[in-house]
This record gives sequence, structure tokens and C-alpha cells, in this order.
Amino acid sequence: MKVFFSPFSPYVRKVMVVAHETGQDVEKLDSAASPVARDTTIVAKNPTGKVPTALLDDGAPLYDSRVITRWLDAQHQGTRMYPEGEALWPVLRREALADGLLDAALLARYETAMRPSDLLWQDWLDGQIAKIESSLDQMEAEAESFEGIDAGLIAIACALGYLDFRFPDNDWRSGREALDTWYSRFSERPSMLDTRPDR
Ligand code: 99T
Repeated sequence: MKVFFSPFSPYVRKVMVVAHETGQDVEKLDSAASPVARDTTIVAKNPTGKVPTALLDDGAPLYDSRVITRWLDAQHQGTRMYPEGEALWPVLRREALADGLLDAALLARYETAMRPSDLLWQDWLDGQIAKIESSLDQMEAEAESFEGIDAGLIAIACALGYLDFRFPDNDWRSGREALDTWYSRFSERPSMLDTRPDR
């Protein structure tokens, strides 16, 4: 599989971590995804122009990150990142929780790093930050039950890594000891170390 890649994208990171954890190679394709200067090479394969966008061996495109991670998980015989049966639903919900945090974080990032500063909409930015905080609170409430590895936990770890990378002033660890303890351990996995955005 090939993937339009960005070392800074937490969504791409989820794909790379799942590939690493399931022993699969992914070829990285150069890309420059941006909502204001669209990468036409990506757009030709994925009309949203976002990364990750994957290309299968026959050239067929696959997106978005949750579809690609599920595809990767269907290709190997080891521990499933998406378990079967009833165990699947909490994994999908946690993945959605993490992606929801990321969606808010990315909107906040674009608002501050991309939008001309005289057009910044503070109430809207505050709304995104409130989503990040309430999602973090939910993660903290569940963190003591985090165990092993699955697609939900990978997404949560990539979301926390993104906050550290793009929002260093967001002290998400404060008052969230269980989440902090879990993340410190999880982020030592080779798959996480190998995909750090600041490497
Ligand atoms: O919005 C755009 O046109 C370009 N943005 C992206 O491609 C971002 C890069 S993260 N990716 C997504 O928004 C993917 C979301 C999708 N639902 C998925 O794949 O799950 C860049 C982060 C950064 O550089 O700070």
C-alpha cells in the first residue's frame, strides 16, 4: 500500500502505527495537503484532498484514516486492532472520541495558524478548545480501563501526541493522572516512537 504522507498528521500517524503493529509496509508518497492550497495529486484520488489517502496495489484509492486502518487490519493474522463481536463497539467509540478531539484540534490549528489574524473568530476557537477539553475529560474517566492495544487506543495516543506537538501550551496532563500514566507507557511502543511528529 502507498499513502500520501505527512509526518505531522495525526490521522496519517494512526495508519502508520497500525501498519507497524501489524507488521506491514507502507510506502510514503510526498504530499502537501492544505484546505487553502489544495494538492491536486491527492484530489485526483480523493476529492476531499486530505491525508491520509491510500492507494492499493491496483491503484484504487482508500480513505479516510479509519477506513485505511480497518483495511490494514483485515490483511494480517496477528492480534486484531478491531476485535470481533461485542468488543468492537467500545473500540470504535474510542476511535470516534479521539478523532472528534482531533477534528476540533485541527480546526483550532487552522484558525490560528492559517486564517488571517484579523479574521480570527474567538468564540468559535473557544468552542473547539472546549471540545478538546471535554474529550480529554472523557479519556481520563476511562483511562484506568485502557489495556493492551487496539485501534481506539492507537487513535487516543495519536490525539494526545498531536496536542503535545501542536498545542504545547495545552497542559492536558494537569488533573488527568490516569491518562498521563497510560500515555507515558503507550508512547514508548516502537510503533509510537517510530512515528513521532518531531523526529
Ligand atoms: O483539510 C484539508 O484540506 C487538508 N487537511 C488534511 O489533510 C488533514 C491533515 S492533518 N487531514 C485530515 O483532516 C484527515 C481527516 C479525515 N477524517 C481522516 O483521515 O480521518 C494536518 C495536521 C497538522 O499539520 O497540524
